[in-house]
Amino acid sequence: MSIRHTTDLPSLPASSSTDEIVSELNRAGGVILRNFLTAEQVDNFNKDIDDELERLAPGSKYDDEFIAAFHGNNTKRLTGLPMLSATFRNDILDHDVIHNVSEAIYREDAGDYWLTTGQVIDIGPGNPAQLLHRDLENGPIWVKLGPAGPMVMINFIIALCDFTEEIGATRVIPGSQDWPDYEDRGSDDMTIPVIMNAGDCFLFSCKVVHGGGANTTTDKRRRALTVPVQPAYLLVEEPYHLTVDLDVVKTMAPRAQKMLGFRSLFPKGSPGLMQVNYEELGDYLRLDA
Ligand SMILES: O=C(O)CCC(=O)C(=O)O
Ligand SMILES: [Fe+2]
Repeated sequence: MSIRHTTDLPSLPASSSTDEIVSELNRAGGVILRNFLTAEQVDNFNKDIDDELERLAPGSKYDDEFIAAFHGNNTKRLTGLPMLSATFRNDILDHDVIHNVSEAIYREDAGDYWLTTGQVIDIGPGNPAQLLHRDLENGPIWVKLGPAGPMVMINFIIALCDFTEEIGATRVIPGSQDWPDYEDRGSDDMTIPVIMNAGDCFLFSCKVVHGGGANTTTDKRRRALTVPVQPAYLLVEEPYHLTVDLDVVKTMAPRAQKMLGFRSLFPKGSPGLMQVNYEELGDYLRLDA
């Protein structure tokens, strides 16, 4: 029998110190960061992706029942964002809070980190709540290890519209990162909605139970941008090397280039990944030329 969530969801200004943010993340499993993006950044990003999102059909491209339900029958998931959005490339992939928190979480245990995927999740009217899960379920071993396992992902879900319960705000069970058995995913009645204004961000651990909420409106879509970050020693979801043009990469900040795997990565204890003839990938690619 699961315990109910033991804490409310903390909320801090995004300008809070990294220590404060990480301490709330660890305590509750997730924390709202208010004013993570400015209204102008939200507006710019939305404009960057509006047309492509409009063209994208809702629903999963897979027949597998579990995968299709996870993706959502009236949900659009737009990726390939580095080629679509200068706001994503420059403002989000080089965001100080994303890097400061990732450094604090990963530097000591994992060394480097990179981007899992950058994904717009646009939940349409009538879409039911997503299956409750922990993001570490990308790897079955992490479920077995439970709370003692390493942090293998942190996720920044940025609200691109106001998040209300009705529109399908993300749902979470604060405290579930500490449950002893990760086969226990709780139940919908244990969750609370992550209510946010556009531009706020929900930062949460791969160990906390959560899922997209049901959109019970008849005419509104819930638009979010998810920016999960993971240790550099683990395979990512999106193959950016195949989809992002080098000319575009060259215009980006070094931290943003590394997020996409265009600079060498140095997991703790490793002499390096993503190299050519043991040359730093950024040098090989002449990113600074
Ligand atoms: O859309 C959301 O609010 C959450 C999505 C999510 O948890 C996921 O796709 O892993
Ligand atoms: Fe998730």
